[in-house]
Amino acid sequence: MHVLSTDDLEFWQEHGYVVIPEAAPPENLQAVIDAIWEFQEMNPADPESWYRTPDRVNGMVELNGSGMVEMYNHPALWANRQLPRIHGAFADLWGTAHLWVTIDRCNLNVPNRAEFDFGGFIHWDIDTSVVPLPFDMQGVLSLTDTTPEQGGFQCIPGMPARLPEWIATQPADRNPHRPDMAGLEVKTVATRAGDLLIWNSQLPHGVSPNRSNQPRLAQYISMSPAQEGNEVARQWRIDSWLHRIAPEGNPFPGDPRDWERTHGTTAALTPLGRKLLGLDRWQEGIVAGAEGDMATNQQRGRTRATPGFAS
Ligand SMILES: O=C(O)CCC(=O)C(=O)O
Repeated sequence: MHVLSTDDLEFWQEHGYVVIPEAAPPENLQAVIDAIWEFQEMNPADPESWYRTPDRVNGMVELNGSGMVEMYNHPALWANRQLPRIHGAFADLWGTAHLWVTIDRCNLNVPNRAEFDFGGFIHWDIDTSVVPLPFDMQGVLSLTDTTPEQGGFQCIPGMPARLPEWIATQPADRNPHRPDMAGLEVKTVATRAGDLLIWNSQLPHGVSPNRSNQPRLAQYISMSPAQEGNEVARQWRIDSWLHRIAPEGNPFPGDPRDWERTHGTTAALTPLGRKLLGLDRWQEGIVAGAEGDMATNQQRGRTRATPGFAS
């Protein structure tokens, strides 16, 4: 299924991101919204319940205060991961339909107030000191309409197209995960409920501060070429789905209650979903080990060790 138009592809090349409208139907969005509030043990109608201190500190420090929700395998999340329109959009960008979907979390970025002042951040998940620059895609599905003040996605549009030239202007000891913002212009992207925003990982991006009176709710979804020869990763992914286990690593503090594993249900998968997980193969005859080990992504400059886990 082709989803992106020629204009979309041109926009992607120029700006480093693209927005796909109506990527998921309203009932799917509502199911994730309900799951988030239940998981967080918060009442959407009672803002006083929204400001509980998170149980754990995030190893990726800039994510602290940004409202990451440590829920990864709820059936409502899987329902969106296996939508043909979302798969089609990533297939158009990657140039192959043989993809794995990330097993990623949600975001509930609540409005700033006197005793809670999240400043937002701009970062790269990839290591931009690696040559050639690592290439990957990340994505976020808006669960509600999100105004520019509401704490949604922000970025420096157009950076991927000029990143090597920009890096050449920077000191050798620059932070390869955080750009020096001098002279760079940040854009906060307004989205509608159901919009899927996909970005090139070379785009400096992040969560903006929520200066509205409405929470920002979103689900992270990305896809990347299936590593069907990587048996360790495939089994890890299957176990994660089946037993509802959160990914491990620096940016994923996990849930000390272990709520999904102990109380959740394993999501039903469609034939497409089985392939996007790795349960069924896109291609027969893949040799196990042919695509390297778990370190592959790190060698390519990604901060996250488990292929296809999170965007
Ligand atoms: O929530 C967003 O819009 C951006 C999230 C982000 O910075 C990330 O996933 O690396």
